[in-house]
Amino acid sequence: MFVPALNVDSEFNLSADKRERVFSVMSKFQNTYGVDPNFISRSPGRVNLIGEHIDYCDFSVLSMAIDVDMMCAVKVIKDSGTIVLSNDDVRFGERKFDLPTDGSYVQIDASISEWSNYFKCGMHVAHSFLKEIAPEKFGNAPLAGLKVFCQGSVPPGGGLSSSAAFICATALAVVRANMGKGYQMSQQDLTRITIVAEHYLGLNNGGMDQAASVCGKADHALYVEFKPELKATAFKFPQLNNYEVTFVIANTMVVASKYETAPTNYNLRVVEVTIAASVLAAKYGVSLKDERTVPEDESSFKGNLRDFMNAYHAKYHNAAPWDGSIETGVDFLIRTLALVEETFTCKNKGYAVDEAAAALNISNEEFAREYLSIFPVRFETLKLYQRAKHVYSEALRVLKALKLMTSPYQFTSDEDFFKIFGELMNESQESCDKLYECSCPETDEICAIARSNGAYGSRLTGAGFGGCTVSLVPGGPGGNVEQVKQALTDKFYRVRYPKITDVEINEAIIVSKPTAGSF
Ligand code: NG1
Ligand code: MG
Repeated sequence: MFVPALNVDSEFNLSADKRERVFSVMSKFQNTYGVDPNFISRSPGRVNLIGEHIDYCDFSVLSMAIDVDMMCAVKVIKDSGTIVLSNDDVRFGERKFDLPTDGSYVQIDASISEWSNYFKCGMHVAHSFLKEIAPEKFGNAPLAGLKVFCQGSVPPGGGLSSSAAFICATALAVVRANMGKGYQMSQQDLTRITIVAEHYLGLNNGGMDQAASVCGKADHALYVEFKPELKATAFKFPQLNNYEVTFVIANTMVVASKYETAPTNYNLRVVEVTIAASVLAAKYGVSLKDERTVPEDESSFKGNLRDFMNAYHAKYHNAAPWDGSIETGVDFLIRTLALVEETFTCKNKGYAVDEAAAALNISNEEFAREYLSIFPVRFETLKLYQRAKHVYSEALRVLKALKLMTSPYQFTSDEDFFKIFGELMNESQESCDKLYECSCPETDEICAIARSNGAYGSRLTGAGFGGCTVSLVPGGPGGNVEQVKQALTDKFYRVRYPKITDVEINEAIIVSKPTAGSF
């Protein structure tokens, strides 16, 4: 009998193909290990509709969980002290490792690219959660041994968060295996613990992927907020007169190797926006530390662009921190964007280390120690103006999109809706490309083809530098979905990758409805 690992609410329903997949994973487990699994945990991939590279600045995003996922079938072998992992994908061979007998955390070697590392990350955060909720039991006793069979349908490195899907499924499985089925883990806890999991692999990511994967809801998009507290609000797309709101996801097939490129790409962007926040704070004489309760041991606390926005408004407008409302957010963001224009005088050429240090009134050595040493980064100049402008303008676009999605009186016809939302997505792509420099030629090409063949908006989704694109397309009878797919097939896939098969094209273009999150 199939038993889900997370408390499943009444709205949850296994579709026929999901049920089939669950049974196929269970029987593959049996073939591999010769026994039945105790349970299955699962977590989906996600597509981010708008709000790119702003989650780590604590700005909200519009995302949805999609119908590709990672499933783990699990058998608990209580006192074995060993974890055995198998994967349905032959590229990921069997792995076996022993658990520390004294209850300490599993070792993770982040210097190698290794699929079991994701399992270990999920296991690490689950372990620390277990120590938190049941210290007497997990203080210095080892975790239960496990046999695990994994099967994923999220393309790896494709910007649909295969890593978050795997880590969330793993963390859930480890908690369930050690607490027993009577224990129901909350979505809030699962999101909170998994957000920091990839930090063990050297990636300084935000929390959007995990929130979307854990909290997904069938037929709903998610508005994910990170402050004042982590919250995912599900809402339905507006009911249009003639069309359905449909998102077509197309993979560039350029695999973004996030870890290898982190020092020049992902982590560097995180560092640049952190420095930008400090430069703004120095210029306007505000302290970012006042913006939140900083844990005493966090000497490295820096504050981010949202903290600056609040600190500035507190000092100059006597305003309370942004409460999350659309009106206040729009107001604050427009005002802060003007400050970005005033502050970053080395606009286009970027900041060399000494220029950035001077803007902060600190020495080059202090600057390097404070900003460049936590995660290693490599750069010629720091593009502080461009990155800050992207973040604030993207946060503003998210609010405009949310308003459109949730207040039907914002548009007068189907066409009007598609145009306004599509334009926001196109502006987001332009900003990701020109200001954040995280697009790539293949992404630009897919966006152009989609837009000239029936999509109203098209942009990269996820970290970028390759990976997937998402396009807004009128769906349903008489809609443009088939036309967009055909154009991408003929003008992108067959031209760029002449050897590509029909099956591969079919897998590269995903039209997915929003689905339920982890269970
Ligand atoms: P992807 O592309 O799914 O790995 C990454 C980050 C997100 C977010 C986006 C950009 C991880 C695990 N996730 O997503 O937190 O910052 O990039 O919006 O690195
Ligand atoms: Mg990822």
